[in-house]
Amino acid sequence: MSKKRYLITSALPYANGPLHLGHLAGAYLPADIYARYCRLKKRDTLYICGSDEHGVPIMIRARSEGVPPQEIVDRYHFMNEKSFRKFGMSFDYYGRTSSPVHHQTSQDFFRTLARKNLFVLKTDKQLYDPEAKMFLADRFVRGTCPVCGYEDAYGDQCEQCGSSLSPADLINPRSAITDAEPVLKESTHWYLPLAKFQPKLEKWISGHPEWRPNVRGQIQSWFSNGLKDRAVTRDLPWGVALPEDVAQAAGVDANGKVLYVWFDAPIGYISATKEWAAKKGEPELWKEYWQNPDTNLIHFIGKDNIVFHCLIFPAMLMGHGDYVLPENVPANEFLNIKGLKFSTSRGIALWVEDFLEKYPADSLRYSLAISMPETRDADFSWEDFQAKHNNELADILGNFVNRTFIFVRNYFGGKLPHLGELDDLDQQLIDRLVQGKEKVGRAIDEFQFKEATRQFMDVARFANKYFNDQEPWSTRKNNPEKCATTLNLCTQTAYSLAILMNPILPFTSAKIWKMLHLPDESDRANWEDIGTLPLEEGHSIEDIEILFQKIPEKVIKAEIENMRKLSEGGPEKAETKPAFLSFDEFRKMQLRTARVLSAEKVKGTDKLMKLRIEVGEEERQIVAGIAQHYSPKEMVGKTIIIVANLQPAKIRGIESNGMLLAVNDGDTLALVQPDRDVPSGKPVS
Ligand code: B3M
Ligand code: ZN
Repeated sequence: MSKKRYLITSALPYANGPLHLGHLAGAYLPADIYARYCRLKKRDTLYICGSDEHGVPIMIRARSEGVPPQEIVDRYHFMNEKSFRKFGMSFDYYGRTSSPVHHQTSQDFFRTLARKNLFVLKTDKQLYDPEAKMFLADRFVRGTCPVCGYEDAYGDQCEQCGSSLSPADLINPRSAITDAEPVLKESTHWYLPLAKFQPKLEKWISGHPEWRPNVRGQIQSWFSNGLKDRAVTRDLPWGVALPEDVAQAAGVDANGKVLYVWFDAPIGYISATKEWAAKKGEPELWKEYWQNPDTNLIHFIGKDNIVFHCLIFPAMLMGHGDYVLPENVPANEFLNIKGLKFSTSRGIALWVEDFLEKYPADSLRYSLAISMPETRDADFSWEDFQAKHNNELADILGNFVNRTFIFVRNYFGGKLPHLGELDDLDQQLIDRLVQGKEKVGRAIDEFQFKEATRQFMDVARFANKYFNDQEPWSTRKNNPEKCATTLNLCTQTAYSLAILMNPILPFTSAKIWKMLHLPDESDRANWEDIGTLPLEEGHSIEDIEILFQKIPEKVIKAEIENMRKLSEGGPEKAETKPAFLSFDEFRKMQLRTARVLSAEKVKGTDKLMKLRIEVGEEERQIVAGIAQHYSPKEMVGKTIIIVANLQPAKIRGIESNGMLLAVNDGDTLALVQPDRDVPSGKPVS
């Protein structure tokens, strides 16, 4: 792609439930790898995502909980944004389609198409629920699929055979709200005449033979069936309102009509870009990305979104006329979880939030990337996750970096030793790094993330073998100069690997960067520096940290067992955490004020501090990870909040009887304290 700018998008997840592993493997991880890589290549890059907050599933959920839809989307918008952050997603902006800018942008878009006379109006009989007194769009109707006979198909799609349907196609339709038999009632809607766009779309797609075969295949089959006109308005109480003026001009009552969710959702990419630009203080900048033909617009999605991103949205963009078209739509297939009868509606899935509480994000990123469902569905299995983590991340990558740094610390005083003359093997290592830069880069540029991940690990494997073959533990005694050169190169290799891995393993990359004591962040490194030897003799290596701790067998066995229970009995039987805490559960946690009597650093650690505290009448000891942010002296006399009934634990052999509350965002840590004087031992609620 030779164009200048990169505008990268990931499908906007519906804000009606938490994220699961399937989401990540489909539209998010590959896009993040791509965006991070583009930034390291110093390309002008903008990565946009956000919540899709309209559509019938959100309304159904709101109804079943008896709350307004806004409450549902608020809940999941923030929850999902947080999960994404934990997973290391590097969005430049995470918007939401309930925002005023989005409503305005979608309505303007709709107006433009209406003004250009691109819509067709049709008055049809639509299914109407006489009990709920509302029209039943899409998912509000269920019934028997006319194609495969599946009895619980949705009004817009059959989950069994994948056919795209319209509510009137269903045999024996029922209302999903009241189960009543719907009646037919007249209603007028705006249709996007896709059939008219087909020749233009075909011509455009034929100019992209480089797209993934599975994506082109799906598009071809839509073409050969002939594109049908699609209604882009709905009779629903939740969504972007149909612009009054447009309705009036057509002599239709706008009341109760909204834009179809798949009309407004992709416009969400544009409105999020606008919001990003405004926040940056350059409100016109969004136009550079959306209207300047020198943009590569790349949509990352799952395969169920292909028709919308490759045909419907492009037809809208063509019709509008002011916008660029996607340069590529590298859609992924699905991720299945081995041994799990996956069903989000029954709460059966591997949730991102739970997963990342137990395992490092980079381990998940790696295992999803190396078996990404690029051209066919892939399986996630716990055994495989453990194997990737233990045998590749820990034994190869982690081992190489850690043994290098420890060797430098133990035998060279933590300072980069002298680089002497290079032998054949030394040269091979450098060549391998340069080669790795090219191979990994090319694979990412071609959206082959599996291949990129494999190539990266091959470089780490080569480096690890280099360490073995050079035997620094013997050359240290019989050829110290060679030993110095070996360790110099190994350290420089760790530097190169940190850049090479950054798109895939950003957290590990940052850790290596820190141990290498480099300024700035590894995210801002330059891809072209891979394979150069920029670290100077004497450069210091600090605070060595083990990169990957192995995951024990019994932990994985427990996960498999838990999943089995989940598949058999649903979430009630298994130990999954519900997204919400009941009040009773909350009350089980005893939060108390406490006063710090004395404090000292725990010897041999950087982070830990031992505190004697007074909790009312009682005195006790706790250990807290605050030593990098507070000195023992400034802690004395402070009133803090503790969880008083936490099970006592030994931390580094020291007894800890409680946990203090603090805000920790990675860079800063701040204690939670009452904002007035209060005695110790008081309950907090
Ligand atoms: N909200 C996502 C889905 O099918 C749908 C994507 C919108 S992208 C504009 O999960
Ligand atoms: Zn079907």
